[in-house]
Amino acid sequence: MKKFVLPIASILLINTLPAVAAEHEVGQKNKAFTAKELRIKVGDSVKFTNQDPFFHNVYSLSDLKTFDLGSYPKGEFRSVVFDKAGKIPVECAIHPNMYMDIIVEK
Ligand SMILES: [Cu+2]
Repeated sequence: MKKFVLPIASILLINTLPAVAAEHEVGQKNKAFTAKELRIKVGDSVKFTNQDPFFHNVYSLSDLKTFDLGSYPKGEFRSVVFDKAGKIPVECAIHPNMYMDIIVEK
């Protein structure tokens, strides 16, 4: 019995430490991002999940964070880490009306 005491204490200690980076989730549904604007902190990641029965793409031409996650079908996701503060427009190359802003705060 006694050997269980230490692992439980360790878990409690880890849970009291501040979060280093969070993972946020944005869906792609009905040819739109499920958030028009998302506020995150520097170092956080955003996971883009395709919920439509056709391909979507995710990219940004922002100087702060240029990326292209490619095109992927329903049920798949791609993640990207945002490491600089600022406003980053995110689009889908397949559907020109799909657009959102990621606001990265320090
Ligand atoms: Cu799309």
